[in-house]
Amino acid sequence: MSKGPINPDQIMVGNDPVLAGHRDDYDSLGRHLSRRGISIDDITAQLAAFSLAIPSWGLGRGGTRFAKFAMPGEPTNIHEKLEDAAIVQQLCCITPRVSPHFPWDRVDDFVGLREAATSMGLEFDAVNSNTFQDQKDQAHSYQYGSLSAQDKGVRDQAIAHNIECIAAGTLLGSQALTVWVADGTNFPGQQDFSRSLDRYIDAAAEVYAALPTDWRMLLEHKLFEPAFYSSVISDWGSSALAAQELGPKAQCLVDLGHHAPNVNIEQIVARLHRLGKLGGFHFNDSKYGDDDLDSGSINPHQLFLVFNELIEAQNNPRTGFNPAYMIDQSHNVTDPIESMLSSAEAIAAACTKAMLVDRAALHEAQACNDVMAAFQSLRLAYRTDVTPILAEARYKAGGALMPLNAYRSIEWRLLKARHRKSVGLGAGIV
Ligand SMILES: [Mn+2]
Repeated sequence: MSKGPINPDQIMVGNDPVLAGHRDDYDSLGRHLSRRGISIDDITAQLAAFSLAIPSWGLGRGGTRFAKFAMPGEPTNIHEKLEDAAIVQQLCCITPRVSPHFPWDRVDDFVGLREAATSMGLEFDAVNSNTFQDQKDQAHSYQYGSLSAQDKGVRDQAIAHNIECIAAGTLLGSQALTVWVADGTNFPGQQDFSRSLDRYIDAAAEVYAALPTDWRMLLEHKLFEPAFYSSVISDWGSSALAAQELGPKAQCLVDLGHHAPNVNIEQIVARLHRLGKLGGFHFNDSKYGDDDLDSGSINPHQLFLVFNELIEAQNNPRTGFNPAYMIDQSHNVTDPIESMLSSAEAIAAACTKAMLVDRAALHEAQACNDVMAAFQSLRLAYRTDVTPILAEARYKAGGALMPLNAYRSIEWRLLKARHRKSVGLGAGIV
């Protein structure tokens, strides 16, 4: 039975009125899939093995850059964030891990924090360092970069911060450090492209050397922002090159929103897998140049195509296919718990649809250049409504058949607004 703030009986009581309808839908889809040679129960079981991490920063309303519009009952510290993450996990049963962000999630007692998470059915995923903005009492400024900065003092400070994140993560039970640097330029001529990459790789190598044996270092690329002329780790190519130079424990992390519009991200997935460098994902969506919209809200087909490549990769593992999946979004117009529930469902749907692709038919069509048959093998899977499979997987795990309705029925924010202090009007955290 699921642990967490909600009484599990309450979830079951909420499921009762819609259970008969769900059974009918699941059985109907089961008959349909059976005619396609697919066992619905096998797919449901496969989905049960899939899980995602939630970023601690995505539990607050800090997103979309320009302003923060706080809501009553919003979490104000990592303990309250864990409580909200536990709600998400209890209802959707697919997000059992939280990814902390330092320095914001720093506490005096990391062992106690881990115990608190465990008591709510949660674990910690990759730890995230932050060298994109200055903190109070910091000796050196990151204004002109961090791991790639010209000034050795700045680089050493960034290295030390990353190593401190590893130490915290070790106490939390994490096994990965995600490194995204805001380093880059706003003017042509501001920095030497090659030398700044050299400095980044040299500094990252010092962080790499501090990784425990069973850890990975996930390098996250981003095309632009906050640097608008060039970024040091701007794309998958730069990221793969850096990961190759650093060593086997360094892999690349693909954030869906960190590419130019219309870039073929599914091909990038296949390329990184080919290189043995596919380390993980940050799921979100993007319309123009943003990276914070809810997963699947703009381009669910792209999400499906990404998962199609991931299933191919899983079926043809080269070296250590073990991508870390995480939601990375942050909004300021929705309740973050509702956005997490909605995104978890969208990601699970894309994953499930990719499981439905008739791989034998696809490969056969590819082999004989039957382009339309190849395309249709993807199309057939994509247009299947997998909602009953997602609901069944949740139900079997003790979750809610209709997570959003269940969440609204407990009036969580109203309850929490009585105890949690109100959030200030700080700038949003990207
Ligand atoms: Mn990201």
